[in-house]
Amino acid sequence: MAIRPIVKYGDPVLHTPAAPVEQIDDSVRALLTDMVETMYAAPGIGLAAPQIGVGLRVIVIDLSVGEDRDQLIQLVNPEFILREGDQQQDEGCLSVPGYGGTPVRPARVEVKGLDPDGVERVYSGTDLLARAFSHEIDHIDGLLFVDRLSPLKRDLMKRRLRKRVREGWET
Ligand code: GNR
Ligand code: NI
Repeated sequence: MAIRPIVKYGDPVLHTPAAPVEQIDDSVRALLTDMVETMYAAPGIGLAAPQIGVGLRVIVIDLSVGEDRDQLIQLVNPEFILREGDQQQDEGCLSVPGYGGTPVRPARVEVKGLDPDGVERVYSGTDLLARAFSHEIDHIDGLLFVDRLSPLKRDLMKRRLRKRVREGWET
């Protein structure tokens, strides 16, 4: 169990599609455990493996941030089976600290994937849960909320972020 450092915008691992997990073994379960711990410590409502520098298709979500263990979702190789409608709400990302935006997200999603025992699970979500699934699955596809903004806002934010990367994220 370890809290791992969160990788920031500009690191190639965040901008590259992650690889599927071939087999769910103890190393994948250890990765999930570290991701949950890192998400709670941040604190955040979701985390994807590339955010701790691991290029694998693994996500965790907990809208209660550890208050209610029943809300913890841990998924390996998650895939949308449904995306319906649109919503636009304020959103941030632990890998883009200090910035926010209102990306277009699906209003309702159904997602399937494998749980830590390798058993297939299906989740459906609306509102914040739909946004969280969409945000985390974007991470494993190498995309950030910035990529879902209107072209004008996206280009402005990317210019600011490139400058931030040049100067270094350290405060
Ligand atoms: O903590 C987080 N909050 C959040 C709010 C709205 C939509 C998505 C998110 S995910 C974010 C944590 C994070 O960066 N996960 O990748
Ligand atoms: Ni994020």
